[in-house]
Amino acid sequence: MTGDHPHDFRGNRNLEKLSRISQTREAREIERGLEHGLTAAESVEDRSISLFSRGHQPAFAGINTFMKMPYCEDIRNVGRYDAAFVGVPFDTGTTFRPGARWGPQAVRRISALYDGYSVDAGVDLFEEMDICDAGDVFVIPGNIEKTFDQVSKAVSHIYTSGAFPIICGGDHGLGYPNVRGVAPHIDGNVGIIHIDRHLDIQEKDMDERMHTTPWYWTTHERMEGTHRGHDHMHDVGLPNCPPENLVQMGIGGWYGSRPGSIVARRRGTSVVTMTDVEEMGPQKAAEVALELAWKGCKAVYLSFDIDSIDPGFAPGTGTPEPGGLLPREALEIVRLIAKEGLCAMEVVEVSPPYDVNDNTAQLACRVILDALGSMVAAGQIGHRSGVMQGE
Ligand SMILES: [Mn+2]
Repeated sequence: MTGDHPHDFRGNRNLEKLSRISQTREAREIERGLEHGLTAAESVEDRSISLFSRGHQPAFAGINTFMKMPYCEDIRNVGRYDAAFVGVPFDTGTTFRPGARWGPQAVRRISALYDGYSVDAGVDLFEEMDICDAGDVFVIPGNIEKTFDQVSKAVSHIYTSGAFPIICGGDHGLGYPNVRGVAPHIDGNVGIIHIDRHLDIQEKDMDERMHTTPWYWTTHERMEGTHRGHDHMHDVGLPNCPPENLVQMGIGGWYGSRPGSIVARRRGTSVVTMTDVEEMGPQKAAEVALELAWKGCKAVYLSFDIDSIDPGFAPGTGTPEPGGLLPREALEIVRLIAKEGLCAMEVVEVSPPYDVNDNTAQLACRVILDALGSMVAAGQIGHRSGVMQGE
């Protein structure tokens, strides 16, 4: 809303709102920095600056955890945090350009730019929630199946400990083990909102469960039996992930997956193409996705493939497809979806060797921050105070 008076602007209203958030974390960080990093040289007038950089500043200095949040080295303590960033540096499932194993490190690197304070969102992530970096899952580079088992067990540990899993890939094959780490702990059905240019729902690709297959294995088919003869593939779909609650949004281009299309049609997933999104607009698209994903479900999982954003903005990815979402559209859709609450989220397919200026990694980071900010503002996560809530 805009008007004659400056206080009609969202920005001015949020400045007011942000001023009411305590800055105790920042004060504590300075104190800690001085304790661990020693006091600065005499000529430095600002005595909050330490000798060795131990906090957020300078943004380009120091050891890069996600947003320079605490590294939860002893993963048994992950439940002390509201959310945990976890990297899965695995790209053995890529079928075209590899490199997504470097995704988590690139997202961490660019995340150093952010202090979690947003005037537009009216949120101070640093003060209003506890985030940690859980480090990376120990993937087995040459083995998709063993890696899937490692990933499900790791994600399950984070989720059952009470922290919101923010899973950073890695290729999209991870969609399946990621959901498998969460869904069995949810007492009811799980809807999935899958934002991507590709369907990723064929049974196998080149005889393995590659990044073109996660939703085949995640969702199930009532008509099919429980045994499909894949001896080493011991799962046949998660029982509480119905295909009717899988919304595949942003689909398009000319890498269309013939076998995946047959599965999507047979199972009845919702396939919302890029043209659909364009015609509806981001707001309506998010509304439709939420309605379908939440129908009869207890929780919703967000799977964001960075290739859903146009490669002009996000070139660093394995299977780029022109004509995708604009960053502003993608972030708006993510915020609207996250607002209703998520059980976990993943951002996949960031492939830094093909990136320019860390643009793609930065967009992946923004998808995470915008989702978290939206959840904090809606009281879905973190500890927004009573004064702030419901405004
Ligand atoms: Mn894709």
